[in-house]
This record gives sequence, structure tokens and C-alpha cells, in this order.
Amino acid sequence: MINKKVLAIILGGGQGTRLSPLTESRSKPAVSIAGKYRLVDIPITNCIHSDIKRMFVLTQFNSASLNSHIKNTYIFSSFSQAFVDVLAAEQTPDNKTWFQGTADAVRQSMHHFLNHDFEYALILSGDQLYQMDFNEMISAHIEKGADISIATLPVNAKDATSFGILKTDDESFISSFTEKPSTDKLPGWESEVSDEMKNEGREYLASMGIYIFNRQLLVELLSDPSRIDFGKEIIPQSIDTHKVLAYQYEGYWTDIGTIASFFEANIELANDIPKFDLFDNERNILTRPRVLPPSKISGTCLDKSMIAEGCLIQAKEIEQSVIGIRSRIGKNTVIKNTYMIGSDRYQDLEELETDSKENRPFIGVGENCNINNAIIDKDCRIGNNVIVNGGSHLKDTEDDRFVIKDGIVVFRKGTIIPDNFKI
Ligand code: ADQ
Ligand code: ADP
Repeated sequence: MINKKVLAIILGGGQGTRLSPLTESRSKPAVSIAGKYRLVDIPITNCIHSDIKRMFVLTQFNSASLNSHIKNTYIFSSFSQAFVDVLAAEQTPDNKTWFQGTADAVRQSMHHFLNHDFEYALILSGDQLYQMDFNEMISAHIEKGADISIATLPVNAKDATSFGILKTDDESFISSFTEKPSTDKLPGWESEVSDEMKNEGREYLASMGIYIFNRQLLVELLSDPSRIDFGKEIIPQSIDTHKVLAYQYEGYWTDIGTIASFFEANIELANDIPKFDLFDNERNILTRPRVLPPSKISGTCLDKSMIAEGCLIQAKEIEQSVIGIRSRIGKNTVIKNTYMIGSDRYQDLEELETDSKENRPFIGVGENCNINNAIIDKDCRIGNNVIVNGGSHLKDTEDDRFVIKDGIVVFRKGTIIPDNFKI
């Protein structure tokens, strides 16, 4: 019954610049992961498996793909109170600007939330990969009589600088909090952690950006418009005045807000035993069911790779890669360490003929290509004999066809790469 008192608010993304160019034509929650899902499916799935079925997704701009994905996927019975609603930043007479930060996004949308009956607001990030049962956290929040709860995870010193770091008292209430401390400020912020975490050097308790707020308190805290961010203002300013509980989590969790972390998380999924389990019977990730044919693969040596439905593959070799829906890959091509997002549709014979006549590569990857360390966004047309060798030897750069970030070559959606192109 507890979950009936919870309203989930999913922070779908700020400007999305860190995930650019994948966020150029769609909002961050609509970015594709693992070849067939979208980022927003992760927090929504976690809520549904926790029996929390009233969700708002806050996003900076409304993209057609996010709306159509949500509308076509999360369809509940008309007799249930369940819903997933997208709220894009909107201009009203009182608010003339876009969301200024996470707390501001919640503030600007508060009038929508308050129309609903709830006691606890569960605030989630939209760019994290994890499988978590929120019920345990909610139970701890209620049992301990907390005003606010924050899910926490032990991290090492290198990662600690990217997170809110906190310390707790004997009863797990947060006694101090610092948002993204620099390395020189870290000494003294270590916490008691399990032996396993200690052995991995994970001695700092990080905020996972997953919060529970009691309804009235959230309204009060957000009544001050100078509080723009949860991590920078709301949390640090609340620990002395309110009971802020740390809920310790030790399962797999990773932030996927940058190209490098997004790439790594996707490629890692192709490992024999990935840390994130897509093959879990009970906690399967939900997404839009598509009626696609099985993938057809011919003459390809496949190793540590995931191939989504509806692909047409004749490549020579695919290794440590994730190949998304409807991908087409030509003969003799070798693809390694690559996330190919896939296509929205198949080209018919007539279109293929026109492309050939006009010397335009088909949608997909052509023949005799060699692609390593890349992300190929949807509907790209990569010609024949193309060589892409991403890696740390490449400097960050961009042009109208691709962006190189942290050695990863990201082809923009729908890009055309001619035959014999080389990076
Ligand atoms: P960050 O992840 O750096 O730190 P932030 O960039 O504010 O925090 O993003 C949190 C979530 O909100 C992300 O999913 C982001 O996409 C979304 N978001 C950001 N701005 C938004 C906006 N204007 N509108 C809608 N959504 C928006 C936070 C905490 C840290 C904590 C880490 C854990 O501040 O204390 O350690 O999360 O990842
Ligand atoms: P993205 O998935 O890159 O975020 P969208 O979801 O907006 O982008 O685009 C995908 C949607 O548009 C799908 O529903 C797909 O069927 C449709 N679509 C895209 N291009 C075409 C096209 N040329 N012909 C028919 N449908 C298309």
C-alpha cells in the first residue's frame, strides 16, 4: 500500500550538452540504449517493478520521439490510476525561462504534481543504469521518520569528485554533505563501508541523486526560487534543519550522462556476465514492443555482442559491440567496440536503386569497412571501405557529420559518410 502514496518525478535532462550529438534532435530520455530501449525506460521500469505507477518525466524540450515512445509503451488500464506523463519546460506568465536546474524543474512543474494525491515524492535521475526496488528505501524513510531520504553508494576517490559526497551519524542520518568536492578537499570525507567496498577502495558515500521528500516539505523547500539545484542548494541547506536519511545501496549503478560513460555502459552490456542484467526474469527492462522479424546473419563471426531484432548482417566480424534494431551491415566489414543504434525503417528496392544511381550509401554500414570505438546514431549511411579507428590518440573535435569525444567517434543521426572515408 505504501507505493500508492508515492508520486515519481523523473528528471529527464537539462540541456543535454554532455550527451550531444545524441541529444541534438531528441530529448535526453529518448536516447537509445542497448540497441532497443530508451534511457527513460530504466527509471520507469524501476518504478513499475516497485509498484509505483504514477510518474512524471520532466524534460527540457519536448521531442516527438519521447512522446511517441511513452504514449505507445506505457499503456495502463483505463480503470487504474497509473500514468506516465511528460512535462516539458513551458513558459507561463510566472515562469518565462527554461528549467534552471533540477530543483527549479520540480518547482516549475509543482502545480501539476499537486493535483495528485501523494505523501512522498520520489525524485529520480533520467540518466542512470541500475535495477533497484524503491520499496525498501521508502520503508526505511517511513520507519526512521525521515523528512528526506537520499540513496547512497560507496565510490572511490576518483569518482567522488563527480558526486555529492556525504557523511552520516550512527543512525544513518546525514551529518554533512558536499557537492562534487575537488580532490584536495576529499580527505576526511571517508565513511565506514563494508569490507568488500573497502577492498575496492570505495570509501566515500556518494549521493545517487535519488531522493524521497515528504510532500509538504518539498513544497516549502521549493518556495524559495533561489534554490535551483537539489545537489547544490536543497540538500546541503536541509541537513542541519531536517532529518535527512542516507539509504545505503550496494548493487550495480552507473551514471550514463556523458558520451564516455554512455558508451562504456552500452559496450559493457555485451560482456559474458555484464554488471547490469538485461536477462533478469523478474526485473526485465520494459520498452515499446515492436513487431520486427528475427535478425538475419550470414557469414559473420560474432563475439561478445548483442544484436537487436530486425537486423540484416553480412559482416565478417562483430566484437564487443551492441547492434541496434533494423541495422544493416555489409559484407567483409569488421565492427569492434561500437554501439550502432540502428534504423527507423528499411529501405525498399526502389529506394535502394535510386540511392545507387545517385551514388548515395544505403542506410547502415557498407562493405569492407573497419569500425572501432564508435557510436553510430540512427539512420546513418556509412559507405564502403570506410575506416574509423577511434581511441585516445584522437583529439576532441567535431564537424557536421561526427563528433569525437574522449576518443569515441560519434556519427550524428542520419549522417552520410562517403566510400573510402578514413578517421
Ligand atoms: P548531477 O548528475 O551532476 O548530480 P544534474 O546535472 O543536476 O546533477 O542532473 C541530475 C538529473 O537531473 C539528471 O538526470 C539530469 O539529466 C536531470 N536534469 C538536470 N537539469 C535538469 C533540468 N533543468 N530539467 C530536467 N532535468 C534535469 C546529481 C546530484 C549529485 C549526485 C549525482 C548522482 O547533484 O549530488 O551525486 O546527481 O548522479
Ligand atoms: P529517434 O528515434 O532518433 O529519437 P524519432 O523517434 O523521432 O527519432 O523517429 C523515429 C520515428 O519516426 C519512428 O516512429 C519511425 O517509424 C518514424 N520514421 C522516421 N523516419 C521515417 C521515414 N523516413 N519514413 C517513415 N517513418 C519514419
